[in-house]
Amino acid sequence: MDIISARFITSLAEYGTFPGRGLKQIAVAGKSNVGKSSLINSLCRQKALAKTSGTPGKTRLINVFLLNEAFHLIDLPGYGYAKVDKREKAQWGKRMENYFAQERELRAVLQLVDIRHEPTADDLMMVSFLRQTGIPFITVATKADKLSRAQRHRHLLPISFSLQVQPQDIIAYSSQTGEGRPALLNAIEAALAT
Ligand SMILES: Nc1nc2c(ncn2[C@@H]2O[C@H](COP(=O)(O)OP(=O)(O)O)[C@@H](O)[C@H]2O)c(=O)[nH]1
Ligand SMILES: [Mg+2]
Repeated sequence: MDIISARFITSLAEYGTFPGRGLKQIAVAGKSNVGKSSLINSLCRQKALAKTSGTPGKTRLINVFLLNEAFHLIDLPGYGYAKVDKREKAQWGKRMENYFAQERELRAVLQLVDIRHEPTADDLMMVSFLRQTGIPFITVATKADKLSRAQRHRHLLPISFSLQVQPQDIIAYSSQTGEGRPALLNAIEAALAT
């Protein structure tokens, strides 16, 4: 599979109906600044489809994209941004719960973690939530270009250990070099076939 078309559909503060809803979905989750928007742009080969930012914590909305006129890619609000207060955290939690509770067409979550760091407590919470709810997820280790090949291997082990996924099931991805893009497209294709 390749991505031959991609366009922005809408931004939602609260998840609900939108034009075309009912197609299969793939969602992108991860902490703020992990590279969700960059991954969406590189996957779709568009520079500014999803807004990226050097300042973390900006994407508080659920952004919906239509890919190949066939399925929706959902950019979920990031978590773990240090500067949000309790009220905002609670709001984030409600929005996410509302999304996962409502959406029946979600086929997989792309769970992003930074390849350079061990997963955070928030990452672990997210993964255990996905496991509990039975939502399939694909672990993607972002910013792979920041490490050498040798370093990469060394960093993937603690990530696989902590998230309890097989190291070979983690896709090392770089939005800058396109590394991991074919593997991710294969995984998305397989998820969409379910
Ligand atoms: N070197 C490198 N930087 C990246 C990569 N992906 C994202 N970034 C940078 O990380 C920052 C946050 O990226 P963004 O996509 O906005 O993260 P989001 O908050 O998860 O959507 C930006 O400065 C990006 O340029 C990558 O694969 N390699
Ligand atoms: Mg973003």
